[in-house]
Amino acid sequence: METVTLKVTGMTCMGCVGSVQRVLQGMDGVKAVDVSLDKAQATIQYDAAVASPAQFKAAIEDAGYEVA
Ligand SMILES: [Cu+2]
Repeated sequence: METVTLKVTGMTCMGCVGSVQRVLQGMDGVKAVDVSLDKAQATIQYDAAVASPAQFKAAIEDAGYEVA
């Protein structure tokens, strides 16, 4: 299991946090997700054989947020 932390900008409220969390949690290979509004980041625990940070970035951007 791998862990990655991505800087996510554009989140302004807990609704945004929930959206990002939901999108990531719905992805194959994702085990756990922790999204912080304060820190503007998402920490994702995942199976590297199934998922990758590039896919997380694309999914977050599709949801309307930016990944630094
Ligand atoms: Cu919001």
